[in-house]
Amino acid sequence: PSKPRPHIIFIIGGPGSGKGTQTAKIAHHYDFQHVSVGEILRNQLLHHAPSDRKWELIAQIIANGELAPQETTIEELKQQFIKHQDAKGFIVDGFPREISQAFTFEEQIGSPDLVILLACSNQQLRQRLEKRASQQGRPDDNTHAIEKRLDTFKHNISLIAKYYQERGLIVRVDADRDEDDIFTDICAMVKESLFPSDTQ
Ligand code: UP5
Ligand code: MG
Repeated sequence: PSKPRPHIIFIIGGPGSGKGTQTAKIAHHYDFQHVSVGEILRNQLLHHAPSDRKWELIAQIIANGELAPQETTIEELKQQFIKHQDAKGFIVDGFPREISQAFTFEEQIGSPDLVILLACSNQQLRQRLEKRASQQGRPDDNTHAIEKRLDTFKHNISLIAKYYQERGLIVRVDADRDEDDIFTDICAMVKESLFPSDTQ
C-alpha cells in the first residue's frame, strides 16, 4: 500500500505573534518537520558572499521588512519538502505571506490540511519584538523594519484568511496569552482536524 501523504500545517500571524515559538513545540510534539521560510532565508544569507547579487537584494528586502521574491521562497520550500519527504508531516512557519504564494504552493507542492492564525494585538507584537531587539535581536528587529513588517502583514492577511476561511481550513488562536495556553489550544485544534479518531 502506498504511504499516506504527509500532513501540512501552515502557521501564520504578525511579526512576533509566536509562530517560531509555537511551531517548535508542535514539531516536537507531533514529530513533524519544522519549516521556517524566514529562517531558511536568513540562513542562506550567511552562506552567500555579499557580492552575490540575488542574495544581496534579498538581504535588503528582509532588512526593510518586505517580502522576498516568491520564486525564491517557493524554491526553498520545495527543497525542504523533497529533503524531508519521509516526514509524517510538515509545520510551515510564516507562509504564505500573500495570496499568490498560497496558490503557487498548492499548484507546485500541495494543499494544507490546516492553517493556524495566531491573532495578536499590535501592541503585544511591538512589545515582544522590542524586547527581543534589546536582547539578541535580528537585523529586521529595528523600529523601521518592525513597522514595515506589521504593515506588510496587515496588507496581506485579509485575503489569505478569507481564502482559507472559505475552504474551512483556518482556525484562529488568541495569541496575546501565555505560550503554554496558546499551545494547549493549538494541540486541541490539530487533534480535531488531523487526528480526530485518536483517543489520547
Ligand atoms: N514570545 C513568543 N510567544 C510569546 C508569548 N505567548 N508571550 C510572550 N512572549 C512571547 O516570538 C517573538 C518574540 O516573542 C520572541 O522573543 C519570543 O520569545 C516572544 P517568535 O516565536 O519569534 O514569533 P514569530 O511570529 O516567529 O516572529 P518573527 O519575528 O519570526 O516573525 P516575522 O514574521 O517577522 O519573521 P519571519 O522569520 O517569518 O520572516 C522574516 C522576513 O523574512 C519577512 O519580513 C520577509 O522579509 C521574509 N520572508 C519572506 O519574504 N517570505 C516568507 O515566506 C517568509 C519570510
Ligand atoms: Mg519566526
